[in-house]
Amino acid sequence: MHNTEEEEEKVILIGIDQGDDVYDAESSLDELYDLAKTAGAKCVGRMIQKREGVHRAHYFGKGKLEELKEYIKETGATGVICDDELTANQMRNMENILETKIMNRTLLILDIFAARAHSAEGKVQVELAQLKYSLSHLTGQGKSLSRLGGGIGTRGPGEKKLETDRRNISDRISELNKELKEIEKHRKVLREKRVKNKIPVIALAGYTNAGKSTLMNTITNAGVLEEDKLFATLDTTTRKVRLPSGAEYLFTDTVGFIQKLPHNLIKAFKSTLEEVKYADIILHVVDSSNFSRERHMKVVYETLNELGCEEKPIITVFNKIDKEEAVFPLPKDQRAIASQSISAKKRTGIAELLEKVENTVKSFKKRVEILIPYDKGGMVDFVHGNCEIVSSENTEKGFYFKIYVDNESYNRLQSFCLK
Ligand SMILES: Nc1nc2c(ncn2[C@@H]2O[C@H](COP(=O)(O)OP(=O)(O)OP(=O)(O)O)[C@@H](O)[C@H]2O)c(=O)[nH]1
Ligand SMILES: [Mg+2]
Repeated sequence: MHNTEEEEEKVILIGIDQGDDVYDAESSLDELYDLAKTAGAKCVGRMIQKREGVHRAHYFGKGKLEELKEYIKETGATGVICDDELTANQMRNMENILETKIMNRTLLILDIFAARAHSAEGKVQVELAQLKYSLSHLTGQGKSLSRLGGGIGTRGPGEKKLETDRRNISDRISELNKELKEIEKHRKVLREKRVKNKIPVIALAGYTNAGKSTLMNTITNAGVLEEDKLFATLDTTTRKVRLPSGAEYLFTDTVGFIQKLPHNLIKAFKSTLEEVKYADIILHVVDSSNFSRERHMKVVYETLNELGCEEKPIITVFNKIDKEEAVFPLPKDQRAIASQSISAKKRTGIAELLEKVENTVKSFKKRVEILIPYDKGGMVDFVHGNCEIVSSENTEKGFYFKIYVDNESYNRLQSFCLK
């Protein structure tokens, strides 16, 4: 999409309702609608089939597919967007039967990502994900995507072309992987510097459109892109903030999560998404006014687990409580160590939230008293560089400190601790 030749893509959204309660086909299609709109397409219709599972050959059953074909004619749709991942085979079969372009959720997300990636890292990640995607669908690319055309008579040279395509793509993939390694190295250096500086890192994570960037702006006045669009933020942004207590923190705004984010895509965006893994605290931002908020929370936790954040302290931030649609009571969140309801837009609950952040950071530390003998004076520098000092005094026996220490520093200072 984002096509200049075509004026506007008119699409029909399709999905399958398997009748289980965990997943709601209608609201998933609502989300697909937002994705399509964000990608610049106009939705002219939607169709859901109730069936036990996806039809192996062509997603919808035969009868429903015929109905869809009629619907396409009626509405003048130029394409169909499917809510699920399609195999190469399903895609080709559907294209042949419906004689129109078939897209799906993953392609849409990739398309939006492509339009929104600004940093070198973001761009490399998007291209990688796109190439991997087309590699896995190469055999099945029908009319719309393949430059070969299909069917009888094209098989010989077509197969050969396919092979060259595949090789070219693989070459480019390894090139991009190399680039990404370099970028990751750089990111790692930055991260290590942060660890050395001991500034606590707070990551804002959550479902797309939950209000992460708005909260980031409210906290930092950083001017991060905030839009009523899915995936407005694709590149992570980090800002240093001095909180009212005087302590400095780094706040990181991250890319939003979404349901049915294909595993491949999570892998491709791992270095961006992984920022949360190196945070000291995750602020899980939830759009309280969204009807599907609990499902969104579940998706976020699943994605966080996939990224290896099972042990991270999480503060759940119930955002947008100013909106009429926000329903109370808010859901219980057993996984979080604390929660706070706020309106990032109206700036309510922010002071309370920041206090919870600071208390959490403090709780990572022990309060101890130490005495460093004068002949171990070198350790005093260590204390100044690594600990939060409450008070200090030069006594007869040495340097006396009351301090807050994290575990690592505690290990080094343990022998100087007073009972
Ligand atoms: N009424 C209301 N709207 C809000 C609030 N917080 C955010 N919004 C709106 O919600 C929309 C999404 O906000 P963003 O901050 O871009 O959301 P995000 O989580 O960063 O989204 P992505 O970067 O797309 O994942 C914007 O239109 C915001 O103005 C709030 O507290 N109240
Ligand atoms: Mg954002």
